[in-house]
Amino acid sequence: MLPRMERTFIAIKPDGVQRGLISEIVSRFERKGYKLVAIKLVVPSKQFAEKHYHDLKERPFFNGLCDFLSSGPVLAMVWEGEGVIKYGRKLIGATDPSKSEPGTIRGDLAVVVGRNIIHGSDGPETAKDEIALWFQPKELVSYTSNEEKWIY
Ligand code: FUP
Repeated sequence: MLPRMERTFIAIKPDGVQRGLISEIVSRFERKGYKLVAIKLVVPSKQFAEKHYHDLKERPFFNGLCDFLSSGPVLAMVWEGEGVIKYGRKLIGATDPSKSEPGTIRGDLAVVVGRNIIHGSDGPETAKDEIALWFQPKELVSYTSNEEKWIY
């Protein structure tokens, strides 16, 4: 991994998986030029969902949010690239899809905040913690893609 590269945790939530949006969402990250370094489909337990969203445990929607995340398959991924944490959030759009810009994933593909189809780490510390929560180190694949020399 080049020194300037960073990694972020991205998850397609149960609504995005059920709606058949996996390829649409993966292709947006892929076409941008980011590199997929880990991917798996999992049904998280409620307890696991509570760990993932621990920062939000005082919020009124916490319980419903954790029920929802653990209600079905989630596509967990790690994406790598220069600036991927911040720009990944830009690709995703604002938390509430009714306020996300058109052209963003939530802006184009979702309607309400409780079903906003995708999660992305909000900073370097969170990215590190979330990658460690969802993946074992051996599940992260380091490789050189042939396209890289045309992107950087
Ligand atoms: P984001 O980082 O954009 O996913 O936003 P937050 O971490 O603030 O919120 C995490 C999830 O909580 C959102 F994806 C959806 C849910 N949420 C609600 O259901 N209601 C709210 O008012 C805010 C967030």
